[in-house]
Amino acid sequence: LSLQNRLRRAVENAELSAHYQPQVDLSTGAVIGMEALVRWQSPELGMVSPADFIPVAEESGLIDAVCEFMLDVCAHQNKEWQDQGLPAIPVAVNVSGRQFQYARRLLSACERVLATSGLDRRWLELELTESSAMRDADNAIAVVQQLKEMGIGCAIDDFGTGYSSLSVLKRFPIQKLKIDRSFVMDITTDPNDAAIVDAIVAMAKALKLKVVAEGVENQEHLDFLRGLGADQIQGYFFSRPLPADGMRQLLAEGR
Ligand code: G
Ligand code: G
Ligand code: MN
Ligand code: NA
Repeated sequence: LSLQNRLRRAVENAELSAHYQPQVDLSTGAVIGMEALVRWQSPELGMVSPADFIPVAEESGLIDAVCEFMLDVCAHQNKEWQDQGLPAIPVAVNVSGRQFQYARRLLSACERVLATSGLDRRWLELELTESSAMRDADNAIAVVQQLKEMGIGCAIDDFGTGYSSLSVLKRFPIQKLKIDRSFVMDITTDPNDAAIVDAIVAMAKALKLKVVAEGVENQEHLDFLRGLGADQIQGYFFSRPLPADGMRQLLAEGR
C-alpha cells in the first residue's frame, strides 16, 4: 500500500490522535494556551511523523479530513476539560495553505465543531504558516478576516522563515506571531539570531500582536527571551507535546 492509501485508511480507522503542547506566559508562568499536533499510530508502520504524512495529505486532498478530525477532537476535548472545571484556555489547530484556498469547507468545519461541541468560540484558534499566508496573501487576509468575524483568532506560525512583506503582514487581522524555532535554537550564542528575534518582538509589539517563541529548550533560552520582551513560550523545556491525559493532568495541577 502507498502511504496515501494507508493514510486514507488511518483517517477512517481512528489511527490518528491529537497531542497537545502547552504555551506558557513568560510573566506569570501560567499555561495560557496549547497547540494541537496530529499523531498517527499505524498498526503496520508504527508512529509516523506528521512531517512525513502532512505533505502526502496535502497533495492527495486528505488534508481536509485530517484537519476536520483535529478540529472535531480538539473542540470536544477542550469543552470536556472545561466542563470538568479545568482552567479554560484556547486550543490552536494547524491548518495548511491549501485549506485557505478553498476556505468555505474550513469555515463550515469550524462552525460545525463549535456547534457540536458547545465550545465557546474564543477557545478555538488556528495556526497558519507564514509561507502559506504569504503565497496568496490577499486571499489569506480575507479568510483570516472571516474567521475573526466568526470569533476565531489566528496565529502566524513559523514566523521568520517565509519572506513576509511587512506591508502585507500589517494587513493580516491576526492576534499572534509565533517565532520559528530555528531562530531560538542558537539565540544565546548567535548574535544574528538574537538580533532577528529582538526585531520580530519589537515589530510584533508595534503591530499589537502577542509574540510566542517556539522551540524553547532550556533556561538560557527562556531568560534570553524574557529579556527581549517575548510574551509566551512553547518548547521542550516546559513540556513536549503531550497525549490528552498528560495535558489534562498539567491543567489540573495549575487549577
Ligand atoms: O509535532 P511535530 O514536530 O512532529 O510536527 C511536524 C510538523 O507537522 C510541524 O511542522 C507541524 O506544524 C506539522 N503538523 C503537526 N500537526 C499538524 C496538523 O494537525 N495539521 C497540519 N497541517 N500540520 C501539522
Ligand atoms: O511547525 P510547527 O511549529 O507547527 O511545529 C511544531 C513542531 O515542533 C512539533 O512537531 C513539535 O514536536 C516540535 N517542537 C515543539 N517544541 C520543540 C522544541 O523545544 N524543540 C524542538 N526541536 N522541536 C520542538
Ligand atoms: Mn504550529
Ligand atoms: Na513553527
